Amino acid sequence: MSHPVRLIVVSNRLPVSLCKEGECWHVETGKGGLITALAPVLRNRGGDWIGWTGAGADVDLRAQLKAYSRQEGYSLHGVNLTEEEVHDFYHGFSNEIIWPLFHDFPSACNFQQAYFDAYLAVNRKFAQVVVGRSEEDDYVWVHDYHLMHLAQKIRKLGGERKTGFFLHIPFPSQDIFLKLPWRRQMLEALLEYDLIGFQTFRDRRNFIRCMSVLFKDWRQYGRGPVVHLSNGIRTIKVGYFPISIDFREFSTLARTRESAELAERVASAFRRRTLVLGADRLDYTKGIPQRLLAFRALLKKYPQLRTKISLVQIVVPSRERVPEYQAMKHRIEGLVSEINGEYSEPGWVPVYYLYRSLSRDELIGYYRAASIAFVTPLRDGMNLVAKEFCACNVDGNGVVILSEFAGAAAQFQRGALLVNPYDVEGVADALYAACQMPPAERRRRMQKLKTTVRKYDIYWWVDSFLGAAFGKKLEDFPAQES
Ligand code: GDG
Repeated sequence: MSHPVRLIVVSNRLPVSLCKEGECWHVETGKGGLITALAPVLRNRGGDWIGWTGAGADVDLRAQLKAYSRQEGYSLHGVNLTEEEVHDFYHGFSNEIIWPLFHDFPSACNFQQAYFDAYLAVNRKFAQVVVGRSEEDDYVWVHDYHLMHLAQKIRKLGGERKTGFFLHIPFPSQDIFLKLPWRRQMLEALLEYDLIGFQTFRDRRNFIRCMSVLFKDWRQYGRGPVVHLSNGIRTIKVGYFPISIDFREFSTLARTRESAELAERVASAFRRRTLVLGADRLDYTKGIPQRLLAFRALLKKYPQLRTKISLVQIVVPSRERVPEYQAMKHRIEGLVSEINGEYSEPGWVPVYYLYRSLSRDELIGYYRAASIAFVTPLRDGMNLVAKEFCACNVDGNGVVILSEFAGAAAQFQRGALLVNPYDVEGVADALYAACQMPPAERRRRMQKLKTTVRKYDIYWWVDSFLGAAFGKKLEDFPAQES
């Protein structure tokens, strides 16, 4: 599908990570859901990406970004943030207010006016860069919760641009959203976008309900994945577009000889026991402690599984300086050692805990070697790990245990075993059911999951969002709640 206009992607962080050797900074391809999702797309179609480099305001990375842009096939433009902005806008408003609130943790929020003021100021700063680097015909595609005010700021600067916004995290129900002290301003700002995209039908429904509580004159028109909202003066589109992965790339990589060897090494190291895999960024939304409790409950309730099953839990370090995240790490490590202390036997350790980021090849080796994906976030916008596991399940008989509070659950209803991650005994039972599942049923379920992920892949996601942005009517896609 070809789109005649230039695409300007804007996200809080550029899709790179920085490392310093002596006095020299190096730019490398970054990690994380958004980057995993968009990098292959921009690489294929070309375009511009604007975002914060993650470095201090005094670090000039223009030369490195230019070289990296040449290598990657699209241009990267850095936005500089001061230390105070990073503190109040990023750690403060984005990560201490929006992140917990939108993931249903209102009591974890630290509502502070200074944080909101910084959020507005930084959104304005981004808007200046966007207006400076783009033209009226360009389409500006803004990503995620750090930049919900960007379209409004672009307009205030006099920039007429077509804008779309995609929220990668959930949108909370009205009971939670209405706790936000700046709730009206937030919705007003979102209404400045021409298209707002959510991960799921449920997120969009939550948004529209909040709108109807706070703004009585706005109404919904139409049905299907993309509907219109209008107050008679202004009309915008609101849709749901479940994000995905590059299925073919993961599936091809999983089939290489290297991956087969890696998976074989992992499987034989675990003496071909049933391998259950969890892989998450360190975050309280991912439900890692609850998952460990469920694994402990499994070993307690079904002793026949002891020595036959191991959990490999990969935790990718994230937001390590934040005290709550350090506490989460200690809680996880405490639970891992408790379980291992309680149940280990000669030649068998129940939980293998890796606190580091693996290379993608290594991760794929683990995906391929594992029989069960254990994906139990307390709340998650989508969850790409569940989809990557399916793409890498070469044997076709893997089982996915998935939280009903992950966005992916809407698409995985018929293939995965859906669980309530707070129900420790229920999750343990699901794990037991996965272990006992007849091979034919495992294959049937995995086949369904693969078909979904293959069909609704990252390219479908981009085409759907841009198709909606440019007025193409979308087919209704299945497996969403109604
Ligand atoms: C946000 C939303 C939404 C994991 N371990 C390693 C590693 N990973 C990669 C996975 C996957 C990515 O990290 C994690 O993606 P998720 O979707 O699970 O989660 P978030 O980072 O929280 O992403 C989420 C997503 O945005 C997209 O919209 O689905 O709900 O929270 O791609 O492969 N990568 C490497 N080593 C690891 O050890 N290299």
